[in-house]
Amino acid sequence: MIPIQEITLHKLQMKLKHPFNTSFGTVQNKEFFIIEAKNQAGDIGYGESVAFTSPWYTEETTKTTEHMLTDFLIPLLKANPPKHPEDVHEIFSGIRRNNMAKAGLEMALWDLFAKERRSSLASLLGGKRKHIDVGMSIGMQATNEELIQKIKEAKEQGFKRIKLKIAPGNDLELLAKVREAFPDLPLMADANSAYSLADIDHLKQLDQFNLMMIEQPLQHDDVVDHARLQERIETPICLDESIHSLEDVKRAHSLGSCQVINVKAGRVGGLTEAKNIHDFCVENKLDLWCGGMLEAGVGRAHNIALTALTGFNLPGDTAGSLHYWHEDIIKPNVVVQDGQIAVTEDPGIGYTVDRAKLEKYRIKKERFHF
Ligand code: OSB
Ligand code: MG
Repeated sequence: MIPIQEITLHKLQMKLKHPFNTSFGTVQNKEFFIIEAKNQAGDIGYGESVAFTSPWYTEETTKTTEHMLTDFLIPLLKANPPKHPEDVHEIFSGIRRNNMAKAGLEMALWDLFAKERRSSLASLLGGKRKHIDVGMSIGMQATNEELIQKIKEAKEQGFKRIKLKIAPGNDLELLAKVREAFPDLPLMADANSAYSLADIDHLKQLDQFNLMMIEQPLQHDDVVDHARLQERIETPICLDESIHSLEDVKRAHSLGSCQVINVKAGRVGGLTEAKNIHDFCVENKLDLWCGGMLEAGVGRAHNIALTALTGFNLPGDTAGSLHYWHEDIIKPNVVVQDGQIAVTEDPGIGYTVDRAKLEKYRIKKERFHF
């Protein structure tokens, strides 16, 4: 790897077109970092941090991301220049968790390294797909009618599966209505940890809806109770919040806690660990797909590159740029056509950061010289 010259943190504030509602809260105003890594040859790589401003998805926030990057991760990188982006996971391993902060920086280095080699990030990671299948995640709506309308639109746009958000009191009746309207739709539900093991009999009733899976029904840090639940329900369990590392996947697999893994590079500390999890899932025949964190274009582009790996055998949550944003910070926009996104062969993430847009949404900039 060509030596790094400087790292720049661009703190951005962007407002989603519509609030996104889940069992744990609502996201509309996003504050996050675009992390820029420049080498001595002048190539630039970009990463995006995915923590929200409040810690209800995981413990990380935009502020903890900044603290970790400036006080620990950037100094560690300065002291330990990586030869390959795969080294970064190890360089950061002395710092507990804070995976989203680690991932934002690690992903900038993957993009940079791919650009140094004039290779697309997708092919550098070992991705072979030219197109990826995508589904849509629809947040909770005020009424069932609005939800059904949203599903109809997503279906018409060709999305390959629909994910709904559920919570106690907003689940069985809603799913019955949706199934009635769309009997054959590839459908799944995400609870974002809204239930407990005491709800087993209630959750058992999900089996009647022929769901592809139920995502993270129980505690955010649990793999034991999910195994108990999986013994009792037919619907495959998918783990999201519980998975922070390959070790977590191994434990979940050995306990029988799930049949499907949702990988988010941010949640597992970067692309290297995401790839390790991918390889394990292929070897052990676990279904796998790439989740989303309502990313702007840089994060979205990384998700596309990762999903080009063929072990991602189910449609992910990567929608097009303009689904969430009035305008994106990359050129061109991410576009979904017939439920697919084309994997670019251009160097690195294959999308250009629109510097004028970056500045328009930027509320803070910090530069670190190496
Ligand atoms: O649980 O996958 C989740 C959004 C924010 C936080 C957590 C989740 C989600 C989504 C939407 O479901 C994913 C996306 O479309 O980016
Ligand atoms: Mg989820």
